[in-house]
Amino acid sequence: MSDFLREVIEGLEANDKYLLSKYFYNSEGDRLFQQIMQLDEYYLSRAEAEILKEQSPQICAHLPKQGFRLAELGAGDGTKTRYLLEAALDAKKEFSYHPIDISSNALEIISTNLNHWLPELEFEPMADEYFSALSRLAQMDDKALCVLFLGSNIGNFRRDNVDVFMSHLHQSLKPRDHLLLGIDLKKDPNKILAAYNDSMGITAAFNFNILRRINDELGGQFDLSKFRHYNNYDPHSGESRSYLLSLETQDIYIEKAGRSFHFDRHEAIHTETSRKYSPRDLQQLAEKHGFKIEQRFSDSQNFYEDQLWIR
Ligand code: AVI
Repeated sequence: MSDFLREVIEGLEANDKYLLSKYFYNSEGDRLFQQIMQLDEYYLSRAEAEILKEQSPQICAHLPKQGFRLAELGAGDGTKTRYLLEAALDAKKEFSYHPIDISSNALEIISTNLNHWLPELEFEPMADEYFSALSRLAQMDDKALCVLFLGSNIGNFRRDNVDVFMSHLHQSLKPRDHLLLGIDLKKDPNKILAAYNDSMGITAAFNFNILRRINDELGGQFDLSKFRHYNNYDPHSGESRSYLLSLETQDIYIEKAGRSFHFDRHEAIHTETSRKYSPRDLQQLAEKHGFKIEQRFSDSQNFYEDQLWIR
């Protein structure tokens, strides 16, 4: 049984139904996410691009002059990281860049871009799990490491997984190594609600993509018109949550599961959490996991921060 099938069955059998947001991302999901990043309502990407575009020289000033490695977890296409890499090259830093991603397809895209944009950059893509790649880097030599984890990706982790991730990261780094963490901040709830329910319906389409995948890959019989996208935001926990709501009572057959799943009218499938943090939440998270916040970099509207942490 594939992981996808097993996790879909587990999620749809649960009392509070859920599907894991990692399954949004096939080629259609990637395409929709690219569109989301261009939306007026989705301020996150613009805010982080502004920080990196305008403050990369200041970020780089905190990094060693020579002999360090910049390792990026889940690198994307490199558009935003490019600013940081350019600033490091301009500052004549001696470093190598290691985009890490499980998808070699993603790494091919970033490699093509980097060869084109920054032919002088020394880089080595690593098609691997994050922590396995970091431990390979640590075994190579004792060069200082700066890990980039941008895009507010940490917001999509389940709460317990944040702690597991942070303690793994702490173990993977040496004293004085850095982490540059991109995080969306708690803010006016209406701003957040709009970011996850845009007027063009792209976020809704992105959410529905998970049902489309179940239909295409697992022989599911979801009729998408019998569900609707719903999102909410809890300003205390900072959790923006997306759901698919069943518009009627229905039983849906999934061929590869060999069975049907029952949905009551208004029953919800939780599909994604995008957690927002306050500066105090981040201070507590850093302390809990043995990091110190060296510097905070925010955009002009204070929507978003890239925080430089030191181990
Ligand atoms: C990838 N991740 C940080 C996005 C977010 O904001 O949680 C995914 C996303 N979901 C809906 N819109 C964007």
